[in-house]
Amino acid sequence: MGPTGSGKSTFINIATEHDTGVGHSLESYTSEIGIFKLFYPELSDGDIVFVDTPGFDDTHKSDIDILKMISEWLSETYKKNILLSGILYFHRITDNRMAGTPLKNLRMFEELCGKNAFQNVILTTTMWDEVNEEVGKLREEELIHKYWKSMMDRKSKTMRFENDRQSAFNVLAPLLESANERHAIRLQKEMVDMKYQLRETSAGQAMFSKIEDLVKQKQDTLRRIRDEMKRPSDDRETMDGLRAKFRQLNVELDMMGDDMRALKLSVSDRLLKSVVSRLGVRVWR
Ligand SMILES: Nc1nc2c(ncn2[C@@H]2O[C@H](COP(=O)(O)OP(=O)(O)OP(=O)(O)O)[C@@H](O)[C@H]2O)c(=O)[nH]1
Ligand SMILES: [Mg+2]
Repeated sequence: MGPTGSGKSTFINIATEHDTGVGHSLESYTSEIGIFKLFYPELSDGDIVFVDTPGFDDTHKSDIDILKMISEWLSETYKKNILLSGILYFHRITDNRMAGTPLKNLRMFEELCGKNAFQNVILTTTMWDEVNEEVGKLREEELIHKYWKSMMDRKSKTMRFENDRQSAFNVLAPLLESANERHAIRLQKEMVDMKYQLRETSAGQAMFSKIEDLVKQKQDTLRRIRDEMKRPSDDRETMDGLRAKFRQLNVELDMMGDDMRALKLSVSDRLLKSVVSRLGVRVWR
């Protein structure tokens, strides 16, 4: 999992030598969950099964649609008693900021896994050939000691993917060593065992607060553009540009409004469900 363009499909492509669909344009590429098998006789099962996911921050789909797709897959497989040996979370070491969306997506990912599954997460950095080694190393340290700290304190590992097959297997090594230690992740327990709707899950709630923040930011920008447009100007190009930006922001806000409505849930419903599930009683309402 990870943001769009972080190299998820590239990793699987190099590890399995299957054509996974790597996107080279500026648009998000993977649009569905993809399963790729690699025969690996050293494992008792004989296969490593890779699951490629569409990335967050997609050009065409909202993060909630992506989360919905991933959560449906996770629930269906969990119902069939299929558990994951591990999750690779991808991060471009070329990113020079951990702000806004990448940070919120990381927090959402943490909620999706739950603390008990952190030990099965490999925080995988990519694009090392695109960055000065020293700069990359400093960023890696900052990630380890700050942004990834809570995950690493609970035994997540970090590995560099250096764009070749050997390196892909180095990244996978900790998971292959304990391939049979599979854990359900929080989202699976919440959706299947506790029968939560996606919007009631910890990941769904984290997504909701992220969208809420984004809406506030966009409303702010919209207000500023509106003020700018009120000022008389002879520059037609600037005015046209502002109008176009205004329309675009309105469309984006509408879409986010839909996402928020899809996720909205009162806290009392969530509390009730968790009490019901803990006490093992059923309540009809
Ligand atoms: N230089 C360099 N390019 C890379 C590396 N990993 C991936 N890329 C390139 O980055 C681009 C995006 O890679 P993908 O593997 O499609 O990324 P993705 O995470 O699957 O993206 P989505 O499918 O949109 O979620 C492609 O052009 C890759 O060739 C890397 O380690 N180094
Ligand atoms: Mg992809």
